[in-house]
Amino acid sequence: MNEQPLDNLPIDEAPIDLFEAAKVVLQMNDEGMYTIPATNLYPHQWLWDSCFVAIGLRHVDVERAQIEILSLMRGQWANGMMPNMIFNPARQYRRERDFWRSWLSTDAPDSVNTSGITQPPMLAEAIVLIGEKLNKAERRSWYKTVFPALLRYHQWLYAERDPHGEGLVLQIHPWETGLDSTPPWIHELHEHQLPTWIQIIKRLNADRFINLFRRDIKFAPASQRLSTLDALAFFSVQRRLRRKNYDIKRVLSHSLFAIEDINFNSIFIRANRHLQDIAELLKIKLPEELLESMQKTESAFAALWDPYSRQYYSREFVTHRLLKDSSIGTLLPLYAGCISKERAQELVKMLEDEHLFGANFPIPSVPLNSEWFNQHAYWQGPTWVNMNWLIIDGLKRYGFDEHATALTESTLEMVRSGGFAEYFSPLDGSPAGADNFSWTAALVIDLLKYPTKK
Ligand code: 2M8
Repeated sequence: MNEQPLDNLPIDEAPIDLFEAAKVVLQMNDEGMYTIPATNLYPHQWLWDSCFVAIGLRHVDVERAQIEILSLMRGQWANGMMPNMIFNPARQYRRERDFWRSWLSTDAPDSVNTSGITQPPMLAEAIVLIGEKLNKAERRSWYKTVFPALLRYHQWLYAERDPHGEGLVLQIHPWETGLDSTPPWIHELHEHQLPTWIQIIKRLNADRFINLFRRDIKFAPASQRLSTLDALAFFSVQRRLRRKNYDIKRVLSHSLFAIEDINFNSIFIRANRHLQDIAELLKIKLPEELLESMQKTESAFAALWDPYSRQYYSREFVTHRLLKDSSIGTLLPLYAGCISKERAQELVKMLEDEHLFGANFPIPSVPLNSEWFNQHAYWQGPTWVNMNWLIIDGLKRYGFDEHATALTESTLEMVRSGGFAEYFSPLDGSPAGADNFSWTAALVIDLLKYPTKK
């Protein structure tokens, strides 16, 4: 990978300012050992946020980037699970810690309180990209430090989330996908998972009388976030997991809400490949069983393709029914890297299509012609910089350099005019959600540093 000097960038004038401004955002959100996603709205440490942050931070301060990853490992459970949240210990956040009660599981760490679910496994990518900023000896020692935790995490994903040994891993809460309100999950929740008490509230239109003490709608317009009914449904799924002390066997034997998410599995495939590279560099032989599972994941992935609509979808775990609400997930196999060049070309066509993902400020999180599309509604329309980063990375590896460059430039342009927002309207680029959002800043740094990566 060639590091390009900043003054060689195709985008002139402003990049250095953008770079410096992004650094300031990361400093603002720096809690010392980890970075919060944004003040007020997100006061804890999140799993994939910290991975994205580390990917940007490595260009500024590689040691601090390493600390960001190591601090995530404080949260790892004894069974290998990496939680999506490690809670801020301040008194004012007691209610959130109590809500999850991670201490109910004997696997949870004693030193920190965490959630009981995970998030897309971006860890291996962050570890490898940090490694690229180190010399050979440092890289070896970095990999050696983090390898055991990374290996345990991937083994946990297979042991607990692929109970039938079929290859794809399942998720049990929409938060595990990272794309909270993404249409296929919300559709599934409403169709099959609303407990009677929520159905009654829905029928009576009584949701407007319910105050959930939500932080998100205190700091962002309610119209952009989950509806009260969706929030109740999320709460009810979470409560079911808590009642089973986050024991996956008990969870799966009592609830059929389990989805093999396309975003999660795409990231997992890339992460498995990184894990293999790390092991190779360390001259460690990965367990045969794990290697077989990894193989199986790549072959099983083909079943997420729907030949009728020519798209990739998430799949319901038990019945293998494809969840055909189109979302940005359909493009994520570009990042996974396990599909043929021809199939990748088909996805690129969707990316170009002005009725689908070819917006003025791409990439919308659902296609523009979807009945779900709403330009400012969280994961149901807006453009997110982390999704763009993942797809840019995939486009480069498939050799779609012009598309990657165009998407890099439109992403930087959007941030340059709208600021480091959490998400943006794909129609006019207007910023929405939290201001000064960490992964937007960190990934802008990375895009500025590696405009022609790979
Ligand atoms: C959002 O998710 C959290 C729960 O994990 C939330 O809604 O409070 C998502 O955008 C997720 O992808 C992200 O990691 C998190 C923090 O930025 O916020």
